[in-house]
Amino acid sequence: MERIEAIKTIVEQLDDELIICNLGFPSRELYSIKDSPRHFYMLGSMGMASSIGLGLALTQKRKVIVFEGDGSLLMNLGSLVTIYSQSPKNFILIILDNGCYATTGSQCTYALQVDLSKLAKGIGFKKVFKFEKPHEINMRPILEKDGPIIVHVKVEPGNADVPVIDMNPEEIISRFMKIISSDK
Ligand SMILES: Cc1ncc(C[n+]2csc(CCOP(=O)(O)OP(=O)(O)O)c2C)c(N)n1
Ligand SMILES: [Mg+2]
Repeated sequence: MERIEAIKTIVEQLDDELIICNLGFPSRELYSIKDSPRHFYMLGSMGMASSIGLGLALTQKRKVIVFEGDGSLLMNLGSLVTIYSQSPKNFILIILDNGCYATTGSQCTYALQVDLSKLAKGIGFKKVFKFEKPHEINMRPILEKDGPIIVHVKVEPGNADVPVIDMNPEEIISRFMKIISSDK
């Protein structure tokens, strides 16, 4: 399946969760499918979506969903260990694994050699789901369970033809912070 199809299938099943999205095309694709002040689009920092999502989950009541890339996760692999050790119940990490750095030209990552689901299970995560086809993606039972949950989605290399996000980082963070503040 294409990455945009995976994101669309998942987002259509979500409600008012907070979403932190990996930089590059994944954020552009999410933005083109659906925009919301509850979305935080990472614009420059690779590997930080999962760490930001963890911090958020530890301080918020709402469920936090992170769309992470295989390359970004591998760049900041310690975040998986920290997420497991902190174990926030409201945290779902979705790994969009295309085995490459699609955003910068589809150079291969080591996710081609290392099964990220097995890696997560090896760390200790008990709730690890792996999907390879869009019809397999059923978020309902996943959203009903306590986290932390890892959802490993195998997607094809490549990017959808979607425009850049026409908001600057200040706008993205300021509307996101308003949502979080209104929850308190
Ligand atoms: C520290 C750092 N190194 C490199 C880049 C350039 N860069 C931006 S996106 C990207 C690829 C991200 O790959 P992945 O997380 O697997 O996402 P994909 O685009 O494949 O969905 C790279 C290398 C960056 N932004 N930051
Ligand atoms: Mg990738």
